[in-house]
Parts: sequence; structure tokens; C-alpha cells
Amino acid sequence: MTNSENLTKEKNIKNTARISSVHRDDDYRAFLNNKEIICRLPGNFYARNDYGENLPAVGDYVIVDENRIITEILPRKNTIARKSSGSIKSKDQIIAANIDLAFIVTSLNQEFNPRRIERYLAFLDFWGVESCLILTKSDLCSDEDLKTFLKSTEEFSIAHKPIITSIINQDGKNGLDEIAKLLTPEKTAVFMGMSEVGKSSIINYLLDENIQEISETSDYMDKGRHTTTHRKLFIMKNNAAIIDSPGMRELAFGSGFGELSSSFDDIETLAANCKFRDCRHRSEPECAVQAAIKRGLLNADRLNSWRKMHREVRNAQHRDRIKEKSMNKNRAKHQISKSKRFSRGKVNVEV
Ligand SMILES: Nc1nc2c(ncn2[C@@H]2O[C@H](COP(=O)(O)OP(=O)(O)OP(=O)(O)O)[C@@H](O)[C@H]2O)c(=O)[nH]1
Ligand SMILES: [Mg+2]
Ligand SMILES: [Zn+2]
Repeated sequence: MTNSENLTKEKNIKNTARISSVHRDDDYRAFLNNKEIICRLPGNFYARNDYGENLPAVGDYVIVDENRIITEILPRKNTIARKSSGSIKSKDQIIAANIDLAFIVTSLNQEFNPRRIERYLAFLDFWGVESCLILTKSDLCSDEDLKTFLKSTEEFSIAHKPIITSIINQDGKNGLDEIAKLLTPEKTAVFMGMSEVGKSSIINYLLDENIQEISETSDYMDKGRHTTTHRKLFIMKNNAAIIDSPGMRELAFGSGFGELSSSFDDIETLAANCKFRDCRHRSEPECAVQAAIKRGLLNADRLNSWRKMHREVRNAQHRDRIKEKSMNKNRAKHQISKSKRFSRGKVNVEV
């Protein structure tokens, strides 16, 4: 090959990089051959793409050219996203892309809340992402409390057994090593959960480096703070990728979530035996769900949780319909005034 051929080849090199963080002003960081680079979008990217959903997100594989310009986003295996609305064309807010496993991190203190965990599970289930529960800060919890906490996780249908960890004591370290075992080469895992639960502390342990800033106190009651402010992907020594994310205050279910049934298949299965197909599992006769609650086979709080999520989705769908109607009305009005303008004095205008 001649020198000039070599040069041309070099110039046409298209590399695959993985987005590690997204910043304002079109500033993306990505891992290219294990080194983090800064890359940007080409000037015409917004024109070529549907804005929003198709912008690079953390976890995306992208093609970058020799100038570190992102020329393409490779097809995503999956995404985890906030779906603000379904029928109205607002875009999903992608949290992360190409995820194999999501760790729901919760600490073994006042923060522990089965109903919140349930929401995370339903959310991840919706996106088809496998979840694993991490119960951390076990050093702050008595054996007796731990038993109670564990008992309340038994009603969830999760493939993985909850992992108990602490960054302080040896038992907890064993748990951290269990997490590491799940992070086999090329796997990508995202850590999710409320602020202050200890996500970044676990990430630092796994990376064997104090890369992620952690907060100075572990006082859960001080809720105002978010130590991690950006989602960030790290590559572990074995090439597994882990994503740290800022604490989520609330996980809302927008209208786009539609059916949230699969993580509640215990309720759905029971409901199939209710006398009425449209049973609301309140005071209807021969309701199999209420019967299961009475016999202690189903936790009433879980039914309430299921109901609340469905209500949220339905309410959001209702709001969407109202919005859409009013948008259609405005559109129609606009059409009328446009036709009036062009109809030169004609009064009856058909729209
Ligand atoms: N006692 C105890 N404290 C812990 C443990 N893990 C983390 N902490 C403390 O809890 C506080 C919060 O930890 P972080 O790792 O910053 O929590 P985070 O979930 O990343 O928080 P955000 O970044 O705000 O979402 C810090 O003060 C940690 O030192 C643990 O296992 N036991
Ligand atoms: Mg953090
Ligand atoms: Zn019923």
C-alpha cells in the first residue's frame, strides 16, 4: 500500500465508541479503545434526525470519525427511558441504552420502602430489563430488621436473590463481590435508586478506585442533596460497563406506559379467577384477589401499589386526550382563520 493510500485509509477510519456521559452544549464523552474522548455531533445532525429520542444517550454505541464527530448511533438493543406522554408526540427521555442488568439500590434503614421498589421493578420490567435488588448499608441494620426487610422482598418476582452489602463490614464486602460476579465481561449494568443510598460508594468499590464523589454523611434524612449529578458510564477492568446515576426522587408513570402488568403477575393471575372479568377487586362478589388478601396470600399494600400505578397511567392518558383535543381545536381554529383570510370576504367557511 502506498503512503497516500495509507493516509486515505486512515482518514476514512470509522471507530465505534461508547457514550459515557452527556453534557450541555453538545459535549459528549465516550470510550474509544478504553480511553475516554470528547466528541460532538455534526452540524447537520439535528436536521437529519428526529430531535430528542435519537440523540446519543449514555450507553449508546456510536460511530466517530477521525475528528471525533459522531456520525451515527448504532441500533440500540434496548433503552430505559422516562416516557412523559404517549399519544402526544413528546420524546422519551432516555436514561440509558443497551443495558443488560439494572441494580435497584436501596439502603437498609428508613429509606427501605417495598412500594418504591415495586415501582422500580414495574418500570424496568416495562423496558424489558432484568433487575437485581441491592440492599446496602447492612452495617446500620440489626439482624432482626434485616429479616423483616428480606421478608418483604419475597413478594416481588425477581430472577435474582437480593444482594446484601455494606461498604463497611466484611459481610457486606461479600455482597459487593457477589455484584462483581454478575458483572461478567461485556455486560452493562445500571445502578438506580434514591439519592444517598450508596450507589456511588458501590461503584467506587467495583472500580477499585475512588472515582465517583460520594456525600460526606450517610444521614438519610438530609434529603436535599444529590451528590452524583450526571449519569456516567465506567468500564471495569474486565470490560464490563457500569453506569452510575443521580438519585431519583420519583419514578412517575406517564401515559406511554400502558400495561404494567408483568411485574404484578401474581395479582394478574389471581384476577383471572375473579367472577367478573371487569372486577376492580374492591367489594365485588367472588373476587379472587380480595380472597387472597383475606387468606394472607397477598399483601393489600401490593394491590394498592398496583392500583396506584394503573391510576397514574390512566390519569396521564386522560390528560393527554384533553391536551390533544385542545390542540386539535386550536389547529382547527387556525385553519378557519387562515381560510377566512384567503376567502376574501366569504363568510361560511367549511373546514
Ligand atoms: N454506614 C454506611 N454508610 C454508607 C454505606 N454506603 C454508603 N454509605 C454512605 O452513604 C452516603 C451516601 O453514599 P453515596 O454513595 O454518595 O450515595 P449515592 O446513592 O451515590 O447518592 P447520590 O449520588 O446523591 O444519588 C455517604 O456518606 C456514604 O459514605 C454503607 O454501606 N454503610
Ligand atoms: Mg452517587
Ligand atoms: Zn377481583
